[in-house]
Amino acid sequence: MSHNIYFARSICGGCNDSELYSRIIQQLKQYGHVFTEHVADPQREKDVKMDDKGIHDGDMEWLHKSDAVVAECTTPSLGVGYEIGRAVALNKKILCLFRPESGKRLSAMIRGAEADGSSLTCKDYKEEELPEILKTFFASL
Ligand code: 6IA
Repeated sequence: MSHNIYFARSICGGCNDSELYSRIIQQLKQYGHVFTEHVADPQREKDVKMDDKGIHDGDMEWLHKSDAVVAECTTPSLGVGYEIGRAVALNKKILCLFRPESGKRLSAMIRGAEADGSSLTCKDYKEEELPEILKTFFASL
C-alpha cells in the first residue's frame, strides 16, 4: 500500500544531519509519497520564498493529509516537537527516531508519549537498522 508520509526533521534546531535526512527520505519513498521531501532543500529555497505563516499552514495541510509521520528527533527542534504534538492530536501513526550514540537524551515529552494504545512509537536506532525499523512500522499501519 502506498502511504502519504510526513517526514519531520530539525531545520532551525540545527541541520548537521542533512545527508542522513536525505538517506531516510530515500528509504521512505519505498513506502509512498513523502510530502516534505523538498522542505528546506537549499536549491528550492532560492525559488520559493514563503513567509512563516505560509510555511506553517502548508506543513499543517500536509500533516492533515498524511497517514504516517516519521520524525528524526536526535537534534532537538521546536518545530519537530510541535509537529509531533499536532500529529498526536490528529491520531496519526507516528514513528520517532532517535540515535543514542549522539550522546543526547530524547525529551521525556516525546518518549513519554509512547503508551499502550498510543499511535506514537519511539525507536532508538543506528542507521543500519533503519530498513528493518521502517519495514516493521509500515507493516503495522
Ligand atoms: O524548528 P525547526 O525549524 O527545527 O522545525 C523543523 C520542522 O518544521 C520540520 O519538520 C519542518 O516540517 C518544519 N519547518 C521549519 N522550517 C520550515 C521551512 N522553511 N519550510 C518547511 N517546513 C519547515 C524554513 C526556511 C529555512 C530553511 C530556514
